[in-house]
Amino acid sequence: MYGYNFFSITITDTTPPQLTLTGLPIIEIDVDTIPYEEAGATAYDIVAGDLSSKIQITGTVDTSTPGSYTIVYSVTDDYANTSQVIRTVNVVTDLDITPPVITTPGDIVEEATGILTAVNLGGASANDDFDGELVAIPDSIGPFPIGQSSIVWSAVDAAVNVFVATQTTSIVAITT
Ligand SMILES: [Ca+2]
Repeated sequence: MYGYNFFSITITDTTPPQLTLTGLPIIEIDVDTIPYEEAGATAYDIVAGDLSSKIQITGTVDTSTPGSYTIVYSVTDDYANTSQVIRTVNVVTDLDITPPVITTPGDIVEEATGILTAVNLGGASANDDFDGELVAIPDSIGPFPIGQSSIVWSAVDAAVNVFVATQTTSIVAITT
């Protein structure tokens, strides 16, 4: 007698999918400036695998109206286990999105005093629309070799908007 035995295995999945936001859970958008772009989320289930395409996203953001908006992400596996996460989008009117403005000292031309020449770069001023006067920092203070060197000044405001400006020094060999 030949025959086959069939075994039936029943899987009962009681673990909800792991739902992970792509991007930050709280976003600030300056009113009427930046469109809200849905960064989405990913979902992984230990039985069903990747369920990212099954994620339901509800909620809208009106970027022309200040306020706090909630986007809800939810996903359900084949065994009715549901996961949900939310993203908060704050549309604000007082977001600092403008980097400071740096005024660098003028470009410098000096005669060489040796292989390297010390140069007084002067000071750069940085002014920010939100934070007022800020410090501008040069990436190099010399001394400089003969030829042209670029000094990059940078300043950053409290909202981490960075501005850089370049000053040039030219060290010229003394002609005798
Ligand atoms: Ca600023």
